[in-house]
Amino acid sequence: MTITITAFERSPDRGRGLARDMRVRWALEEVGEPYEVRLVSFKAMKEPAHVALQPFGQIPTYEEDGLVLFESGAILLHIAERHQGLLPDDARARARAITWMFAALNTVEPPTIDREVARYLEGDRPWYDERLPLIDERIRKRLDQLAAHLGDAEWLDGTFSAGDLLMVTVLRRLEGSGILDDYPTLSAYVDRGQARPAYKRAFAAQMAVFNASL
Ligand SMILES: N[C@@H](CCC(=O)N[C@@H](CS)C(=O)NCC(=O)O)C(=O)O
Repeated sequence: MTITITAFERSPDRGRGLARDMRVRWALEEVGEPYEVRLVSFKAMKEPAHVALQPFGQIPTYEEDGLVLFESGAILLHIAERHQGLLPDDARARARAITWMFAALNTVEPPTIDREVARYLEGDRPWYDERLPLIDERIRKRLDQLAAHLGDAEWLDGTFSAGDLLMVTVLRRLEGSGILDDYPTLSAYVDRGQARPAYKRAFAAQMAVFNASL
């Protein structure tokens, strides 16, 4: 079985591993599944060949024996359901881990993405200085709630799962904002994710792509 994913030919984050191919790479590393990467330029992402795989002209995509998937969350669920290591065996614990996958993508990720999008699309608009604190307030509310749930636990619900993998990648997008510094338990949680050997392999792989593009 050959797995092929797509990633930026030259990631705008300059190899910081914030693009969403990173979560797919990490998941594949966690389950020990080899994969190939097809790099796409911003131009190619909007052309018919790529849009046939990803209707919104984005990365990542996932191809496996004629199956084509897009949406990083759906790709992760596909990988996690077919391999050991990213979802617990117990049915209820599994359902809870999947719930955390959705929580990462539907509840925590949206305000963090709003912050980035506001900066690059509205950063020079007169309302931006007033808008940013409002977005940050929404982010902090979610982080307060997430930190309250996590407490001193290592992971969100028992053992490490795809829910943690997604949550760590989502929280990482706050790097540089200074917000995470106010949440030591969440910062430590992100550090634990980044300390995993599979994370390190995935990070190095995407960094190598960026370095090769220079
Ligand atoms: N919800 C999608 C979002 C995909 C997405 O936003 N991808 C970004 C890279 S992280 C992208 O391709 N941006 C370029 C663009 O939208 O033109 C997912 O989780 O896969």
